[in-house]
Amino acid sequence: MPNYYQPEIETASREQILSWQNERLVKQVHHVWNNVPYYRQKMEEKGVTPDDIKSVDDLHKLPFLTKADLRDAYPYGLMGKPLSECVRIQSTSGTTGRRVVAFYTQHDIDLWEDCCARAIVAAGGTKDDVVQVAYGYGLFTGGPGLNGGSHRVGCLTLPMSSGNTERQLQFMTDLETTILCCTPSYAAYLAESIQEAGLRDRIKLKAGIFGAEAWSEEMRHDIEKNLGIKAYDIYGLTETSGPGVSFECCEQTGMHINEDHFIAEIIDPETGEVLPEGSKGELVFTSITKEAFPLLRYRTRDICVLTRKPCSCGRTHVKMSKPMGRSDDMLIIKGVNVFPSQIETVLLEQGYPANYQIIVDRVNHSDTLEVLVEMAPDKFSDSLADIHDEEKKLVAALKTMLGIYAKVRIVSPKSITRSEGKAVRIIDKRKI
Ligand code: DLL
Repeated sequence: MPNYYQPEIETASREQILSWQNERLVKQVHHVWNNVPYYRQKMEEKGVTPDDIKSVDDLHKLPFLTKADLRDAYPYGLMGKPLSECVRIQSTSGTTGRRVVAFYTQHDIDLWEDCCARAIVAAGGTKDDVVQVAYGYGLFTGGPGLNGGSHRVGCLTLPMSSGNTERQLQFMTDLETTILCCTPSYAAYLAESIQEAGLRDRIKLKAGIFGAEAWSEEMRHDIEKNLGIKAYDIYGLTETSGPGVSFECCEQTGMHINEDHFIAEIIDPETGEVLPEGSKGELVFTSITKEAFPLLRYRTRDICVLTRKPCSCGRTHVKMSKPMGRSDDMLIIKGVNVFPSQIETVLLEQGYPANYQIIVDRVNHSDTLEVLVEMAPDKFSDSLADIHDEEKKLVAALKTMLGIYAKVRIVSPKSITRSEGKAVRIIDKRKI
């Protein structure tokens, strides 16, 4: 039987959801027009006023917001409430430019924690569970978001933060953790460490809630097998509060978007045109309940597909596919679009672990692609000829997937640095 945290919302009819969205969108557009001069100016430039927005059908009339707008308006330019009413900020790591700083009123935090609680309950969580939160705490939204959600469900919450793997395993075994929350790459690392420490029989995990970075179905299967759990995906971004914008249910075929708080659209990333359901394109979110940082039509750069096919869990909210990569993560190599997730899929399908690195360079005016992957323990061989054969197989499989040649180097186990947060897998030397 599926569990729900807020059944009357999570299984509401399409008509009911649309009626909430229409009412909240109209209210939100007025709120932004009256309180966010930066966005009001964008609306004026497009010749739109709040009177033009009467329902979700009018959403397309509103201008987009992009990461560039967030940088322009940094730090206070997109706030919808005075500082005196805000109680928290969270922020991105800022590795690709200026930091994004998001603001929250207490009301915003309450709704965000509800979204994370829905994700925990959908993964089977109840107040009898012990939830180990091994996402980073602090400015990153992963730790605080899942921590708040876990409290709401009434679980015993272990605010571990990421890293200190030995201590993670000690608490996991001593306190009999049942639900683990962290990035999928850290989950894979923890699984490896559990195996090495011979603790597999002492862990009581039943589920994991993993997100914040792209991970393939193959990686899910590996983590599920190695930890003996069900691994659920969770999605979100700092700009929309953090994790919990969407989450997987027992069906594990996409993530339900919390449509009472966010309106999702898929657009063509080149033209900005709204695409019909089922099309692959860039995900755009409009927050309809956030007060302090009320972003309208925010372009996430994440590429995915939305579906309204009925779900066996009973939830009625639209589902998004796993992001197939970010439009700004996409590598263009020799003119060909390459998503790191395609490379990961090939490596795992061929029986290799998700410990890999992608190195892109430019030699004599031509792009080069090199993939480093760690030797899989069951393929271990001292014979160089065997290793070359394995590399050749990977080159052929990558060629079939990507359409271009990638040099492959199988390296020794443990030689690629493990990640405790979001993994850094791409080294694009063309940008250095
Ligand atoms: O990563 C929030 C989060 C924390 C989500 C914990 C899930 C769990 P940011 O650091 O702002 O926020 O990064 C947001 O990460 O636009 C996606 O590109 C990527 N991302 C987040 N979740 C997933 C996921 C957090 N489940 C950016 N699958 C987003 C693939 C994801 N990519």
